[in-house]
Amino acid sequence: MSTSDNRSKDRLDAIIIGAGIAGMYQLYRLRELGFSVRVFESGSDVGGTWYWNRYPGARFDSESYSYGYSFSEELLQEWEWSEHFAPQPETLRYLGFVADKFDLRGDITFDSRVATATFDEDGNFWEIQTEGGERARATFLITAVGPLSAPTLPRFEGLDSFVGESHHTARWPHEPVDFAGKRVGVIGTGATGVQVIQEVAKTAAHLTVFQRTPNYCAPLGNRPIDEVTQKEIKDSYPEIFKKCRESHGAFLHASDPRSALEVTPEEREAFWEELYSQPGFGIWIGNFSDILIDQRANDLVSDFMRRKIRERVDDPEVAELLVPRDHGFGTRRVPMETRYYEVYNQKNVHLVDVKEVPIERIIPKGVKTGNAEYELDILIYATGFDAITGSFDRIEFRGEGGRTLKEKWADGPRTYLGIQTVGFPNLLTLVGPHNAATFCNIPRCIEQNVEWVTDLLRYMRDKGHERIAPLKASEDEWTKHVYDIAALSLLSKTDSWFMGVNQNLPDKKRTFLAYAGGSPAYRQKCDAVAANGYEGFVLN
Ligand code: N01
Repeated sequence: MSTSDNRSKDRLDAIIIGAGIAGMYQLYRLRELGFSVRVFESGSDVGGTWYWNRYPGARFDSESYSYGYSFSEELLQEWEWSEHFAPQPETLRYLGFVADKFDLRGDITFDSRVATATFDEDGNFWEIQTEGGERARATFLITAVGPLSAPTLPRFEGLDSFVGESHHTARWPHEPVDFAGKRVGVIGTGATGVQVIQEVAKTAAHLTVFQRTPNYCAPLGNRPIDEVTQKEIKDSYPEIFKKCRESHGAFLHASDPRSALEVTPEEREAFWEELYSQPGFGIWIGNFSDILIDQRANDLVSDFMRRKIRERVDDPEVAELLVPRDHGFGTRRVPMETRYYEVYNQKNVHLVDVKEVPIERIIPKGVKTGNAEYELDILIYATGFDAITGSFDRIEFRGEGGRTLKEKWADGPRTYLGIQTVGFPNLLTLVGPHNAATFCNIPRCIEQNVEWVTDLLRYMRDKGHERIAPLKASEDEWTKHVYDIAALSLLSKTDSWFMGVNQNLPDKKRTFLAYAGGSPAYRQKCDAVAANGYEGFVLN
């Protein structure tokens, strides 16, 4: 069924860019509405981030059963997660299973990267062109491009001169990489680096870790799911998802309403020991309510985490290198680990501080810092992403008056609800900048985004509307709200990808890219906007 009777045959109702978790679900929902839809995906299969990030050690940091789609009871009962924090191959299998179950692949064009997307003001449609030259038109263009899908490499000289094997973690080969007997180097110690380091250290002859900024890592506490627990999980999905819906980041961990400063030092210590021993993000997200807003509370918890690092690393000099000093606990994404710190007690692992003596260049045989050369067989770049806006910048979006989105967002994104931006009618950005889904147990917020967009498109069809754009005043107000909320949080005082800071991208502006107000508040706002006839938008 089409949204318009006089639609030409070559015009779809919607084009979706990306067949990851968001794109797949959006396709499912729009098909249900009877819309004609096509998804363009650069990978050769579904899965998005789980398709690309197949590096050893990649796994969930969210409890598996809080991460899967919640929309189909049948799917929930059919699928069985094997571990509390599932590894990447299992997650990719899960997404393939979903694609098969709902027969999604037929509406997806794979190996097709969208290069340009241009809005036709007279015709009121978007036309996309892929790198392979394919074109398609649709009334609505929905991006599901992922917040962390544009990998970045360091700007070292000699990157191509290395004669060994080198891989960015987000472009990992499909064939297994064997580390046995090899000298391996890893650059980067964010959430990805930590996962890959603890895995490579198991088999490499020698591992050199090049660390610029140490992070506060916390134990993941992963374990297999036994049969009894499997049944309990399947019986309690409604409660699991309710808990997620009510928590700030849509995780199973809700923050403790108390202040870290109102309890005795003994109570504080006991609480933190308890959180540190529990699986998952509790220590970050289930902590006292003020650790990310009050510097004094944050100093205390940062001290606790520093002590933990010192306790776990045998060599005090190495321990000091691993202790973060330039930021507080939780103000950057907390990497989750399994015996990560103990890796540095192994004889085959060497930590190099490249803040003190930076990497100068890549040489044919390895890495050259200011005072040494490191010979390597395999070099792994766990060097992160052009976060959130990078996935948009790779596509040339041209809106009204031929203006590009990249130009519009050059000083930081401006959006209404993180879903639309003035000058780009009918462009809907799932998990876009300034959208709560960027700071969230992502599938939970993806479902909220997708369902909201689906309701919007149903409403527009029912009312005979074919064009939606936000009011400038709504965009100004939301953008200000995003920055005002961020200013209350210590996250905005620290350099990280949340703030758009990536030293490999010196031109990227430092602005808060996510939404720190929490997913319940965001959902409430979105629901109120919809209930008031999509106030703040112009529909015609
Ligand atoms: O990327 P990052 P990531 N010289 O940007 C270093 C999600 N994720 O891929 O901090 C030397 O955090 C850089 O150093 P510095 C999660 O949301 C999820 O690790 O800039 N070092 C840093 O150490 C996460 O936050 C999961 O000083 C250089 C590292 O590279 C997000 O992805 C698992 C360098 C980059 O860290 C991104 O994590 C993994 C240079 N030139 C990731 N350039 C799961 O939940 C960069 N670095 C499953």
